[in-house]
Amino acid sequence: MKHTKKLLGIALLTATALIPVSCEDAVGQKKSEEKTPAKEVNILDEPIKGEEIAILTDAPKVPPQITRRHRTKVIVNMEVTEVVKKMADGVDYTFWTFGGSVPGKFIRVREGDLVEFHLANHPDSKMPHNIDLHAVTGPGGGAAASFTTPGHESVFSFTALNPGIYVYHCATAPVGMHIANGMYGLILVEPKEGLPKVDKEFYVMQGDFYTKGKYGEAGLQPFSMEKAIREDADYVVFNGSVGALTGDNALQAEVGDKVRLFVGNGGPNLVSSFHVIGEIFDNVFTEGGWGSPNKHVQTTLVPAGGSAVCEFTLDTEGTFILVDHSIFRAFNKGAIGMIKATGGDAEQNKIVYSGKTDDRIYQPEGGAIQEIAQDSSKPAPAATKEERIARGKTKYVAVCSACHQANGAGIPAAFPPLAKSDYLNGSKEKSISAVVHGLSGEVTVNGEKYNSIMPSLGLNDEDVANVLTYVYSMWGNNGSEVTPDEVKKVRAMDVKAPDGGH
Ligand code: HEC
Ligand SMILES: [Cu+2]
Repeated sequence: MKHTKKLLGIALLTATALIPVSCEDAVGQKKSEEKTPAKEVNILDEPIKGEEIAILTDAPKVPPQITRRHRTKVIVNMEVTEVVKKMADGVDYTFWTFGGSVPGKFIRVREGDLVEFHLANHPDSKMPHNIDLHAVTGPGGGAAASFTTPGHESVFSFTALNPGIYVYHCATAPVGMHIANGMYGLILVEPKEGLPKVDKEFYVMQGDFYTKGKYGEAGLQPFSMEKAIREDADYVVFNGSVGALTGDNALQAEVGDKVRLFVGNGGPNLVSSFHVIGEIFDNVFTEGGWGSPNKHVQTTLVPAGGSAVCEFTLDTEGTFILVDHSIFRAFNKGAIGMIKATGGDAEQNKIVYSGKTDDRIYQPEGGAIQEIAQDSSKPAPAATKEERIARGKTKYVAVCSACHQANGAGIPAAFPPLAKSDYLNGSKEKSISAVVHGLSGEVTVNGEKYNSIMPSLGLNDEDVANVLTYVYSMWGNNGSEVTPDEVKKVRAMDVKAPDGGH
C-alpha cells in the first residue's frame, strides 16, 4: 500500500478526520447556522485532505474497502498496452488493454474524491487511445481530455460526485473496435458512509469478441469488424478469456462467506442475463446504483456499458456456476465462471443441499456454428462519375470519417489527413491498396510522419472505387476517378503498399 499524505498545512484538520462532516463548523471552516435536519450537504463543501495513489487490481481481485471518511485527492496511474494473450486454448488475440489485461484494472475511490487521472499509452502501441469513465460528470466522461498517442501521457481530473459502480472504456474511433478489443473496466465510487463489510469481493466483467475464424479456430485470430457490426459474437467471456474463472482459476470462498460480486459488462454489443447456478442473490444493486437493493433475485440484467452488484451468502459447499443465462453463450461461447465454496459444517451443508453434485455437465461444448449461405443482391454499378461520388460520400461518412474526420483533416499524430494529402494525390495505386489491404508502418503525409494501423475494411471493388473517387473529388484533391477495374488489379497484387509515403 502506497500512501502519501499532505496535511495542507492545517494540523487541526487531521483531528476532525473521523468526525462527521457537520463538525467542520467547529474548526471555523464554514459558518452556517442552519439547523434544518433535511439539509443536503454539498460534498464539494467538504475539505479535501491529503492525497494517495490508487491501488489498482486485475480481475478478479478488488482493491481493499475504503475506511477513510473524508475526501482526498486520488492519483490513478493507468497505462494502455496492446498485447497478445490467450482467448481460449490454442486461440490468441491481440487485446487492447487498460493495464495489461481484460478487463482493465479495478479502480476504487470514495464519493467526493478528486481523481487525478494519468493515462499513459505505451510506446509500442499502434493506436491512439483515451478513456471515458461513466463515473465522470463532464463532457465525454474524460474522452477528449485523455486522447493519447503512443508514447504519451494525458492528465485530467474530476470529482466523483455520484456513488456507484461504473464502467469505463476507450472512446477512440472506431469506438466499437476499441471496446471489442477489450478496452473496458470498472471504477467503484463508494458512498461516503462506506459499504457494509463482506467476506469476499470479486471483480467479474463480461465481454463479447468477434474473430475472423469460428469459435475455437486455432492461431492468432484477427478482429472481425463485419461480425461485430452484425453482433454475431464468436466468444462471450468473463474476465477476458474462455476459462478465466473455471477450474484452477475458479473464485474461492468458504461456506458461510458473504460474497459481493462487482459485475460489469463491457459489451460492445450484448446484454448479459447474469445468473449464478445454485445461488439466489440476497441483494442486487441493479445497474450499479447504490439505491435500495432488489432482494432474492435469480438473474439480473447487466447492460452493455453497465454493471450490477450481486451479494449472496454461500450457505453450502460445492461449485456454483456463473453464466450469462442467454445460455448458448455459456456453453458454446465461453460465458462460464465458477465459485468454489469449501468447508462449513458437513451436517448443515447437507440440510441446505443434499444430493450429488457434479460439474462435468458444465464444461463448454464449443461452437459448431452453422454457416447459412446467403445470396446478397447488389445494386447496379455506378454509371457515371457523379453517381460514384454520391455513393462514395455515403460510404465515406459510414466508414472513413470516424478516423479521417468528416472534413478529411484527420487528427494530428493519429489519423493522417486526406484533404490535400500528397500521399493520396501522389498515387492512386497506393491509396487503393490502403483501403483494400489496410496500411501499417511509417508513412509520411504532407511532411508529417504517422506510424499506426489502418485496418483492412472489407469493402468490395465497387465501394472502394466510389469512396476514393469521392475523396479525390473533395477538399482540394486532384479529382481523379477510381474504377472498380483498377481496384480489382490492386487487390489481385495482394501486397501492402510499400512502406513510406514519399
Ligand atoms: C480505424 C481508423 C481508420 C479508418 C476507418 C480509415 N482509415 Fe485511412 N488511415 C488510417 C491510418 C491510421 C492511416 C495511416 C496508417 C499508417 O500509419 O501506416 C491511414 C492512411 C490512409 C491513407 C494514406 C495516407 C493519407 O492520408 O493519404 C489513405 C489514402 C486512407 N487512409 C484512406 C482511407 C479511406 C478512403 C477510408 C475509408 C474507406 C479510410 N482510410 C478509413 C486510419 C483509418
Ligand atoms: Cu482505445
